[in-house]
Amino acid sequence: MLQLAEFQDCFRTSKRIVALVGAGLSAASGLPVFRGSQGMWKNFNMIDLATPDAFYIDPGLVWQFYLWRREKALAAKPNPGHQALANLSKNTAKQFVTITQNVDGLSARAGHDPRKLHEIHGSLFTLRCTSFSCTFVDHNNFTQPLTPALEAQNEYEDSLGTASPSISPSFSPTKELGVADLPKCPACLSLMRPGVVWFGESLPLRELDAIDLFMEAGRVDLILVIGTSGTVYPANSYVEMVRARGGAVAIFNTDIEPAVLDGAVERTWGFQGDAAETLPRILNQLVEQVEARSE
Ligand code: BJW
Ligand code: ZN
Repeated sequence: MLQLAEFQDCFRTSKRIVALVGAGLSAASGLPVFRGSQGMWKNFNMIDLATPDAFYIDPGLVWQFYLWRREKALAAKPNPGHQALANLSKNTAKQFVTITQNVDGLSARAGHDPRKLHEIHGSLFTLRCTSFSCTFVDHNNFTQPLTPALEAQNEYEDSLGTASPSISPSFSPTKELGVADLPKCPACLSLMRPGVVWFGESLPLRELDAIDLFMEAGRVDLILVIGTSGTVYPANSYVEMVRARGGAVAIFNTDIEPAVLDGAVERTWGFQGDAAETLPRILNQLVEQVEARSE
């Protein structure tokens, strides 16, 4: 209770707030997280597929993985956690931005103010040309399937009933698809790739610049760290940046270090549980209160 009361005080007095979001926020919408036993597709580790090397070696395999992710994201609905952040983004009493590592588009679909939403790892619904000399980018492409060959994969998935978690993913062999079966650039006919950021790749400069502007415009009083393992740079660096300048940290995660839960980490609070439940329970009323006060 003490943690909650301290957090509420901090939230009420905070002028500038950042939310750093990871896969755990979309877990209650039915989307898998990356790390741990849930982060599997067929018998592949999701992290191993989300790399430039995997795409270079077998673009057909990686495209099938992303087709599956697109389908899951399209079928999913934003949950009350996404909605709580969307509400906060519309609150005029706070300066606020969300930095999301998620590529599922659920924050945008929850109605988050797009000017305050930074998708730093790209989007499942963006396609980019792989040619170095071509700049073609296709935004908001929700077409499913993207090619006839990828459609055949869908039918196969459906007949296996992938909705059922009881079917072992390793029983479902992946089709071998060649470059000819995969999406092509309409401008230069080169292979297209998912518009997401893989390890070793740079993040979208426009988003990084906008975040830097927010970070430099004044002290960030509070960072909400929601459903992320905090293992990936540069996303994880924002937490230390805020803390180093005297800002407070509130963690919303199913798995939180005991020292944080015990209140032993300075100006750091932990709210353990599903972020789709804890975030709205803790934030919604506070956001309404600060809104009412500023009117
Ligand atoms: C719940 C919950 C519920 C569950 N409620 N909580 C050495 C060599 C090469 C590179 C590096 C290196 N050392 C450092 C680097 C840089 C590298 C990096 O950070 N590597 C580390 C892993 C070591 N970073 C990069 O390469 C980045 N680029 C870059 O830095 O460029 C400059 C540079 C280049 C070269 C060298 C050095 C610098 C790019 C990073 C791109 C990350 N891409 C991915 C895939 C995106 C596309 C896709 O979605 O397929 O992004 S990887 C994956 O991890 C994805 C995620 O956005 C990201 C973060 O994962 P997230 O969201 O935290 O998920 P999980 O699964 O880890 O955690 C879930 C959490 O939720 C857990 O804590 C659960 O407890 C919790 N949870 N259910 C609340 N219901
Ligand atoms: Zn092209």
